Amino acid sequence: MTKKPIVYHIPVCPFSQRLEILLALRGTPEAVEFRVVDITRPRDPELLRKTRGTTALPVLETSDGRILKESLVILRYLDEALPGGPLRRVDPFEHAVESMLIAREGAFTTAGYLFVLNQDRDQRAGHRDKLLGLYRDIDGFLCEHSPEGPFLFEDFGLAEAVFTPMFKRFWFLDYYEGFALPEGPEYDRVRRWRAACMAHPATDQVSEEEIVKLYYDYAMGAGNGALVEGRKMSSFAFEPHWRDRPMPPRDKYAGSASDAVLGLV
Ligand SMILES: N[C@@H](CCC(=O)N[C@@H](CS)C(=O)NCC(=O)O)C(=O)O
Repeated sequence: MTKKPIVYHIPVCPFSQRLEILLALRGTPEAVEFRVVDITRPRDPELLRKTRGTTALPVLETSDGRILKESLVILRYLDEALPGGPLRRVDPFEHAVESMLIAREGAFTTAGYLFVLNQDRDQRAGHRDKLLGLYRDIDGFLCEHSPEGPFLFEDFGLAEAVFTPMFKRFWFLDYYEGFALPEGPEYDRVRRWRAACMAHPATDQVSEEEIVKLYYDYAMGAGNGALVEGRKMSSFAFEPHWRDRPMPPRDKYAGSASDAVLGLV
């Protein structure tokens, strides 16, 4: 048997969830070996050598030792390389349409992450407006290309695999920012798309409770496993398990909770 490709990843990372969703849809969760990297510890020098010093994950190592980076690149590669029908649209025009939607993911992801990381109350409205503008843009896109829906095409596809992990991460905005899509026709189509994406059984790798607990440090302005001032433990620590920790305080602007309050010690 040939060696499997290896994906180095950080558990709960939305970018690697894209790959997990693809494997779940294909019914081949074993086709790739996932190797967990602990974001709260210094990176293994051997892995750093393979990635030529970059630390962002996921990274895929092919069975013959070649390296691929960037979740969208890895997603498209696995979609073509693994046995079974592709997730991408086969028709060139339809594939172009899904690619136009996927091209919006970077701005969308950035807006949501900058919003949760923001520590200045006065900037909240600006972050909210920015994100809502992007939701309206996606709404318009879906109304043009798939007015009935709920998905862009008949089934959950490549664009859904790209966006769903972000919809689920943005639970941190609901919890720490009280964010909700406003009522109204400008958001109705994207609301239906988001709900259908999040309800799909191939996307249940993470839960709302898990996201809210693990991303507490992002709400305190510290991303990627960085330590919040005055704390000794990252909210991304593997131990104690997130299930054994209490829900963090919601008011992110009221100051940082201690390791003890977060159930980390
Ligand atoms: N554009 C990259 C982003 C990957 C990324 O930011 N991954 C985060 C984890 S969610 C990470 O590796 N952070 C640690 C680091 O950059 O050192 C992709 O799509 O793969």
